[in-house]
Amino acid sequence: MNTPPRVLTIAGSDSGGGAGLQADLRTFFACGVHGMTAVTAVTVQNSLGVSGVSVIPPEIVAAQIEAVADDIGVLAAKTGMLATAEIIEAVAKACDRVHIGRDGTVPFVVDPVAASMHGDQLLLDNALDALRTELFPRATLVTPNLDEVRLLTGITVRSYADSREAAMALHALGPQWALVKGGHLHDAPDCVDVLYDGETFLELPARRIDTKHTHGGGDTMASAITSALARGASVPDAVRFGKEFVTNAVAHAYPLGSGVGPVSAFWRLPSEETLPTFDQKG
Ligand code: PXL
Repeated sequence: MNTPPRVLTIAGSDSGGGAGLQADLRTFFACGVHGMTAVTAVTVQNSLGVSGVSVIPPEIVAAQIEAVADDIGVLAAKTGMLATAEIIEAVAKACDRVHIGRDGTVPFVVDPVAASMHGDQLLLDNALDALRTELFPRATLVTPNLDEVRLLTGITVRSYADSREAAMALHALGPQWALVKGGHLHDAPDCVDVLYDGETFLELPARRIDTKHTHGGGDTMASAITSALARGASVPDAVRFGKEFVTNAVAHAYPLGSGVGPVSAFWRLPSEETLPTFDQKG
């Protein structure tokens, strides 16, 4: 068998398996790419929220990036939970060394994860600045949700006109492309994302799906986009693919535990009826 495209996620672990690097790996698999991980933090988490975090030393995060890039090679990379300013600085330096990011040859998707959907903080306050100054200028694409847009730019998006203004403010921080996701505009009848490259606005509409189980949705979309970039897609085509992927994943979201369940990459796999069943023995 041929080696599939290889992609890297720089992200935190969700013990509940819904979001974080677990969602990334599941999406990579469903998109036909080989997923690799540089783990930044281990969260103690279930469907009710995060109850503990252990942060990985920055030099170990950097070493994971360099180890896989030097040997296996990386065709596209993404970030998720980065936890601290020190990790962000180490990631920026490691990415420069292995040519991940804007001036290198490897597309780099920066998903500026700041908090979980339960409001649990996944990035220290002083790390927002590091995200803006260290990672945004290196990014091929940034993919904030509206809460992250507010934290990063101070703009509260209430309409699609605001989304365009936010996309311009994000683009001014240095990424090649900025995607402002509309999913958190809960009163809107549909989910329109706005993609901007400094010249042209692209509006990407999708249907809004009525479910509370949206854990890991942002991670899943950024991972699907990263997979498409690794396969050679342009940024607009990769974002269209990611949007279609996450819309289906939300449509197939499932309950888990007593809280919020995850979006599901299973929709891309053969249906359950085609899986083997086993008789119980003993
Ligand atoms: O969905 C954002 C996210 C990313 N990474 C980790 C998370 C979450 C949300 O809970 O736990 C580890």
